[in-house]
Parts: sequence; structure tokens; C-alpha cells
Amino acid sequence: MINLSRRSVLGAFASASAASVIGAPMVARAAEIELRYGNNLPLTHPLNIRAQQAADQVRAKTNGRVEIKIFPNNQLGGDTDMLSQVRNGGITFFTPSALVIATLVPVAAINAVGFAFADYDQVWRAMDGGLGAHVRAAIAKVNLHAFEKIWDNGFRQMTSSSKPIEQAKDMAGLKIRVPVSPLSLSMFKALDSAPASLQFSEVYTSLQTRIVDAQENPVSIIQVAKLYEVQKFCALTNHIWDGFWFVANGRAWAGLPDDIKGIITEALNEAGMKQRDDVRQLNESVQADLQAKGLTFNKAAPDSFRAKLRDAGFYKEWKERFGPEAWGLLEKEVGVLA
Ligand code: X2X
Repeated sequence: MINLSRRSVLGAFASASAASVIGAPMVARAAEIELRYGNNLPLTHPLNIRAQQAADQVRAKTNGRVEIKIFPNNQLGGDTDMLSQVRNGGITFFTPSALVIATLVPVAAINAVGFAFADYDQVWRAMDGGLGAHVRAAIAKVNLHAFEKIWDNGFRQMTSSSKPIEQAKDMAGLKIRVPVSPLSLSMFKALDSAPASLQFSEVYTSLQTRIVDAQENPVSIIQVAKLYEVQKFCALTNHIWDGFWFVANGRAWAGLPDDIKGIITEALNEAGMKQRDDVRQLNESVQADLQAKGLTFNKAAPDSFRAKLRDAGFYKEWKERFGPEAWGLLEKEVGVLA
């Protein structure tokens, strides 16, 4: 497992850039092709660590011809900004959550149907199988290229500042932040809460200033974004599995030579598979550290939440919105969703 301490990560980035210079001529030769990649996660998240390793691999395998420059932690703006930048070619790569790219490709949110996935076996059978292929084909229709292996964000958990969330009735009126995502808004309204769509870059301060009292994210994100500093309780709900599609601007991608496309594809898919392992290990190990930092955990049974969603017509609505083909591909892996 990778060491996520900030020192080790900064060291990894420093040695990565040094490596690109060591052995190079005194004046580092500018790469023939420079590709910019933006994301919304802190430097210490496994996504950035593995992305840097992939960039190093691409530089090495192209003999320095191709440089992927990474702009982490919303340096280029929030998700909405980066989504428009990758669409118009301002950046070559972006890793939007499936929830976020769904503002452009509605069916991409299908993996986020509430309480659909019970475990990672179901997730990867779906996302590396027919459902993932279906979503990638839909992404291609908006002139974005999605790499085959979706990266992992993890199972999302609910945190709150004033009281623990134990069952669906605890959601009534709860001011909870959700990503800029139609499905998230729909789901948390169906749970009778008061969801607010905010970019991830605004989450910490919105919790700190009590604009919202709750949010929901995997524990790895709670850790790296230090949300434990502004939240008191964490309900282990596993209410959504979320992933990051690694996407490229379609025109820029098509314009690259085939050999370079092959090297980038191999590097990103390999890195994605390693990142999945990192996130899973982190999500399994970080709870003790978060407890030591003051976060109180409880296990929230899904039954009352699923019943509330069913009674509110959430599953019926999204089955109609996603259509029978996509919904069938989802139910093939998770069973019938009432
Ligand atoms: O914005 C979020 O909550 C995050 C970081 O999980 C996503 O990118 C969807």
C-alpha cells in the first residue's frame, strides 16, 4: 500500500520531477507533446499518486516526447469548470466523478443509484463489463474519450455535525451538501433532506460556516480533505458507489499518434487498477485514524433508506430516466431494484 503522508507524497512528486531531469541534459528538453490533466482531489489522494506514476511511465516510454502535467486539487477551477475545459480542449484530461459527468451524460450516473451495489465484486463486474461499456459509449457521443478502467472513489458515507444519522427518518430537513449532480439531488430530496449542490472545492468552508450541516463522501475523501475537522459523526451507509471516469478531449485524443495513444492507455488503465486497490485499502484502514481525530462512527442499516426511496418513487423514476437497456445491465449485476 502506498504511504499517504504528505511528506512521502510530496517526495514522490519531487522525485518524479527530478527523475525527469536526472540523466536529462542540463537544460531539461521541453516535451514535444504537453498534455494537461486537471482533477479535484488533494495531492495525497491515491488518484494523484497513481496519476503521477502513470505520467512518469508515459514520459519514460515515449523517451520524453510526451509530458502529462497534473493540476490537482481544483487548481484549474471546480468540477464544472474542468468539465467545460476538457470539452473545449483547454485541458486534455479530467477525472470527473460519474455523478458529475452525468450533468453532460445522464446515463453516467447509473452506478450511483442509491443502495444498488452491495460490494466491490458487483461494482467491478458491472463497471468492467456491460454497464461500463454502455456508459463509455454514451460518453463518446459527447466527444469525450473515456478510458476503459474507471478509477475508484469508493462507497459514499454520510457525515453530520449535530447528530448521528442512524435511519431514514434522521434525514428529515437535514441540510446536506451533495455534488453538482441531478441524481444526488433527487436521491436526497426523496429522503426528505434539504440537499444543496456545491462543488467539492466549497465543501469544507460550507461545513465550517454551517451553510450545510452534513455531506456524504467515501472515508478516504473525508480523510484527505480533512472533513473530520468540521464534522462530528459518520454514518457508514454505503449509499452510493462512486467512481472517477478518466476522460480525454475527443479531438485532442484522436489527434495523437497511435503509438502514443497505446502507451497512455496502458499507463492509465494500469494506474487505475492500482488506484482501486489503494482506495479499498485506505477505506478499510482509515476509520481508526478518523476516530482518533474525533469522528464518531455508526453503522446505518440500509433497509429504512431503501424503503423511503422506494416509497418516494426514486427507483421508478430513475428506471424510466435511464431506460430499460442501462437499467437491465445494472440489475444483471445487483438484482432487481425495487
Ligand atoms: O465532490 C465530491 O463529493 C467528490 C470529491 O466525491 C466527487 O468528485 C464527486
